[in-house]
Amino acid sequence: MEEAAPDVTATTAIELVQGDITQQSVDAIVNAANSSLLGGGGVDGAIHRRGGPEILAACRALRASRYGKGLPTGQAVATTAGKLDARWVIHTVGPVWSATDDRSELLASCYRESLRVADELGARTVAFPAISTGVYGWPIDDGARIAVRTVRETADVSIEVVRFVLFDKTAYDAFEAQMG
Ligand code: AR6
Repeated sequence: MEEAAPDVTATTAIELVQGDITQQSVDAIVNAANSSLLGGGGVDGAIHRRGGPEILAACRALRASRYGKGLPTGQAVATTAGKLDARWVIHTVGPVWSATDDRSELLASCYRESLRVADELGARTVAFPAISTGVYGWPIDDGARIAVRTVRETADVSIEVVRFVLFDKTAYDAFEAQMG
């Protein structure tokens, strides 16, 4: 029997909401983590707080196995979502903003790799925060540009909805401006 060809013509719908990503009901919630995978502030802190200790336990197991040295910047890995209303949390590590070194490709990689991991798991709805635009200092307009462009360019996945969940109005407006 022939295998069905992947439907590369399917498009992913992009939604914008202003709010808290930990309140979303989706298949996968993306976490703007750090390499340690052991938690932090911002979205990361909120996800671990609300998702409960199961997520940290899964992260520790990853550190004890595949990611002994931590998760490299631009890569993504999934764990349970604990008590969150999602099946998975996908942890990705954004680059720290630099005025002298163009790390845009690493930021794009976070979105691309997170979508690839989500797709492999069978997720159809994925919520993203504005990766790197908080503690890591990425200017919101540029962060929004890279986020929207990369999701639009990642066509070879069966994700139906990507929802950008923006914490404040400034971030929401920056993403809206990119939606054209
Ligand atoms: N829901 C949605 N967006 C949020 C939430 C929330 N609950 N909380 C903050 N944001 P950040 P980064 C926004 O700092 O820049 C952590 O300590 C926030 O306004 O969470 O990638 C990690 O452990 C900003 O627009 O992530 C790392 O050490 C965006 O989410 C480091 O911070 C990202 O801000 C990662 O820094």
